[in-house]
Order: sequence, then structure tokens, then C-alpha cells
Amino acid sequence: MNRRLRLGMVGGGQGAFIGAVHRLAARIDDCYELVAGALSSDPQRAAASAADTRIDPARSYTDYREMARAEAAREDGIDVVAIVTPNHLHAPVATAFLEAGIHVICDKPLAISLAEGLALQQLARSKNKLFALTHTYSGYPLVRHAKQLIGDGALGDIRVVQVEYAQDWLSEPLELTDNKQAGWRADPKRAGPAGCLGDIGTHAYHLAGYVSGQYPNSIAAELHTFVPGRQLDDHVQAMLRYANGARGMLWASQVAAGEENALYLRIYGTKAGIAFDQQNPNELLFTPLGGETQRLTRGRVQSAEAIHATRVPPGHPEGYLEAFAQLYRDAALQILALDEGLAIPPASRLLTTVDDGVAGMQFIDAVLKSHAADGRWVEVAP
Ligand code: SOE
Repeated sequence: MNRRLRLGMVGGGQGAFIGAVHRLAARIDDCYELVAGALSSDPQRAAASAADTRIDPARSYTDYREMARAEAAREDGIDVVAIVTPNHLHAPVATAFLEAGIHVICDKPLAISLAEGLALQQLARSKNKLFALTHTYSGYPLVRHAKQLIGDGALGDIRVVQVEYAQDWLSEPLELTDNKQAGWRADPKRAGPAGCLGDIGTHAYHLAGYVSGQYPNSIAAELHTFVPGRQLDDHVQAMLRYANGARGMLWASQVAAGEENALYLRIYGTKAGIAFDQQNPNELLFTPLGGETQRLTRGRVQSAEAIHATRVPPGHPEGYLEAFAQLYRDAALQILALDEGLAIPPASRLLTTVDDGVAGMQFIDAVLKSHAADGRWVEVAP
């Protein structure tokens, strides 16, 4: 790269959580410089947030449409925009920037409906622009190593997939306070029809599919809301059936007292099993049938996929921010290739994109359908 990519951001103003994480992730490998933003629709907050992030006031906007137009017209306009707004704005904002010929890095879930997601997938393809979706946990070296182990047949035929994502931060009606994170995530107008399901259920679903190499073709699911008065689900559980005969279960909860970000994946095959704990991402347990459990550690495993996502020697923990940074680094590699008309570098191909986002929206749709039919088995769109 003979220069850093010029990054814009929509959302992520003062008090936002994930916007600040995106900014940290974009800095770690030094591939980007943040030069423009519509960090808030409130003019004062937008200006204050721009000052905090050292964005030139002339490139601080309060309207994302104006930002897309103005930045596309500049010689030094942004190459890519990070979308870190509540879910209901992902599609309109991404559409504005893709139409303006600007690449997109968007937080999950992709949109608030499958129709929106499919339209974004189509638009990104027609514009030949990157649409990266930040399923953070796919950036961990050992998640990528586990994916490669399964792809290489080390587990044999996959039989059982168990995935869970447990938090407790919404055990109380936090959305009734001034907590911005809880406010929009519990509001169907801004989050869409899926609460916990869309927020962290899609993370669990994606991780299981990404590592196992397959998504279920049918599910039986239930949504539940434990906190009285809450408008969206704060708990989801689903049984999973796969085309190859494998079976699985997924549960995600935001009222699991004592849990922080307990995303835990276990996959069992005819030859071996693996276990990955997101809260301890520098190790992966691999147990061959009839053999000893091997504790594989980050920095020591030798797959190209893991090495590509590793920055420091074994023993120095890498974590969530580095996993996030890996997505930004892979996105930079793909943006440069697309802009130069070159082939996408193979090492960057594990980046999660709008295609993964559509799979997540198909999952949300299937869960909503099954739940509405009292947990009847329903097909997941291919
Ligand atoms: C809140 O549940 C949240 O911030 C999610 O929105 C993120 O996607 C997840 O990575 C951590 O928890």
C-alpha cells in the first residue's frame, strides 16, 4: 500500500460503543486514516464527535446522503465508509455509499429484513465494491485454524454442532435508562424484529457456519422475552438439522446472569472434536477420537490462515481488538485489489462479507417463522 485508505464513518459519535471499536481496529495495522464522518445527526454532537476523532470540520456531516455525495466528488474523497449505526440505517446508508462508488464496511446484522440484505448483496455486486460485514469473531487466528482443520478433514464427517452466546447485560430493563446501547437494541423500530437473535444470535450462527463449513437447512426455534415490558426477544434457542445429517443446537441469551461474552463453539466429527471459547481466544482444544486432548495455541499453529491473522509471537495474548483489526486488514487488501482491477488476494478471502450477512438474515427469518409456528421445523433459505 503506497498510502493509507481514506476511511469515513457514519454513526459512532460520542457515547457509542462499536464505533470506537471500529476506529481502534482500523488503526491497529495502519491501513486507514479516518478523514470524514457523519458521526451523529445532531449537529452539536456531530461537531463534538468529529473534534474528538480529529476529523476536519469541513468533512464532518450531519446527513449521510450529503456525505456520500460530497466525498464522491472530492479528489481526496473517502475510499471506504464504516457503518456503525443502529440496524435500521444499515441498508439506506450502505445504499447511498455504494451508489456513490464507495466501498462499505458495516457492522452486523446486515439489515432489518432479508429483502434489504438481498438488495445490498445485489448492489455491491453490480458496483463491484466490497461490502465487508464485521462478524468480529471470524478474525481470530484459532477460529480460522479450526475452519481449516475441518476443511482439511481432520474431524472427519461433521456430526454435531453446539454453539452458544451468553451475556447478562440486559438482565434488567436497561433500555428504560439513558443507556444508548440498550436503547436502540431493544427498540424494534431501530433494531428490527430480532433483539438478542439479531444482535448476538447471528454471531453464534455465523461462527458455527464459518468454522463447520455448513449452515443448517432446517431449524426449530423459540424466542423468549424474560424482562417484563421488553419489546424484543432477550433469549433464543434453536435446534439445527444439516443436509449431511448432522444435528446441532444454538442458544443465545442476554439475561444469563454472570455471563459476559460467553461465545462457545463445539464441533464433533467422526474422527475428532474441537472446542473454542471466545473469552479465551488464544487456545483451541482438539481431541482425536480415542486420543488425548491437544491444547492448540495462537502463534504456534502453522496453518497459513492462522499465520495471516497473527501479529505477535506465542504467549503474548491477542484478543478481540486484533480479531476486529484482522477484518479491517483483509478489507484493505480486497479494496486495493478491486480498485486496481486485480484478483482478490487469497489470504484475504476469509473476510466476512454481505454474503455472510444474507445467511444471517435467512437465519433470522427462519427463527421468526418457526417461533410464530410454536417451534415447528422450518427450512432455512439456501
Ligand atoms: C452487545 O450485545 C454487543 O455489543 C453486540 O452488539 C456485539 O456485536 C458483540 O460483539 C458484543 O456485544
